[in-house]
Amino acid sequence: MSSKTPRAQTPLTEGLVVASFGRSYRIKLPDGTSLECSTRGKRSDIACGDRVTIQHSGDNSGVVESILPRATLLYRSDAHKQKLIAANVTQVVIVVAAVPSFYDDLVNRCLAACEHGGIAPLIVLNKSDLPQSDAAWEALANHRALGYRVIRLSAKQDIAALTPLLENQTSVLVGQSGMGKSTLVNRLVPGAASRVAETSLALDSGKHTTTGVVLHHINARSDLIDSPGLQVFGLHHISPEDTAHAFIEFRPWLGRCRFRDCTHRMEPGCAIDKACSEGKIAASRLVSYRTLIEEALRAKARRYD
Ligand SMILES: Nc1nc2c(ncn2[C@@H]2O[C@H](COP(=O)(O)OP(=O)(O)OP(=O)(O)O)[C@@H](O)[C@H]2O)c(=O)[nH]1
Ligand SMILES: [Mg+2]
Ligand SMILES: [Zn+2]
Repeated sequence: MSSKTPRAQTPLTEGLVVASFGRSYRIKLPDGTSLECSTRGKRSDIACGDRVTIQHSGDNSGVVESILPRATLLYRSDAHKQKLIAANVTQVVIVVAAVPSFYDDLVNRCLAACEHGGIAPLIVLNKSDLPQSDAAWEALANHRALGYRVIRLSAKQDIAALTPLLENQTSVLVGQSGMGKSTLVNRLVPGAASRVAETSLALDSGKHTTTGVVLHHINARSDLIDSPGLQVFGLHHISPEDTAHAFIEFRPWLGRCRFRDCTHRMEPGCAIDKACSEGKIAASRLVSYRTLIEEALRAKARRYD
């Protein structure tokens, strides 16, 4: 940049957060250039995908002043704080693979976060070139039966099944470490150069390869956000009632339990429990739901200790 930044207050500029690493952000300006930005104080409520206003503070740097209203926000939370993943996404792509093996419970949590946040989920079983892939596909049978979109591909061989589903969307890739999110980004966005773990040693140690959240433009209409591998996905911010609603197959039975405030854990006359024992709700889904509720209630109890 050629012009010198004046010492007096410069006007606020609007920009798009295209990368977030801890509390530092890369923000793309309307003219296509980027600024490295920080926040005031300990503010950490800014997510990749946010539209923000910034104050220039010098060549190539600035400070985030405000966040423009969000259409959506994907985040997780534990007992202590919220962890933002991405803002303004229209689609969450949950990436799983046969190796390393994926946790069904984590998929259920991601789906619940999508339902609660009003964001469309898409499940991608990556590494279809591996022999263990058939069993992983079977493990996703219940998610298919629930009506969720599930596709199968190999980031290393053929991603044609995914390409049209990203068109006109802002998608965020989420999932455990080693599922191949960054490999997908590198295939879909030429020049993205997202770091990929190349040794199985790194995977077994559970080390995360991607450390920040980064937004890439696939084309003028479609963006793709890569995020670091998830080990946990707490949903402490969702009330027990809303959590039950976020498990879509529970909905026909909600309001039919003996007790109006039934939390569907162990209360007598629970319609959800009955539906599960009759095979209408998969036991694995009820277990995920109950684990979420227990976690949230335990955290709440600790807060009031
Ligand atoms: N066989 C096979 N391996 C793949 C495929 N896609 C990715 N991998 C490998 O899986 C490993 C992990 O890939 P990454 O793209 O780094 O995984 P990630 O999900 O981004 O991991 P984090 O950044 O840690 O969350 C690498 O060794 C890739 O080469 C695939 O389709 N088939
Ligand atoms: Mg990665
Ligand atoms: Zn109940």
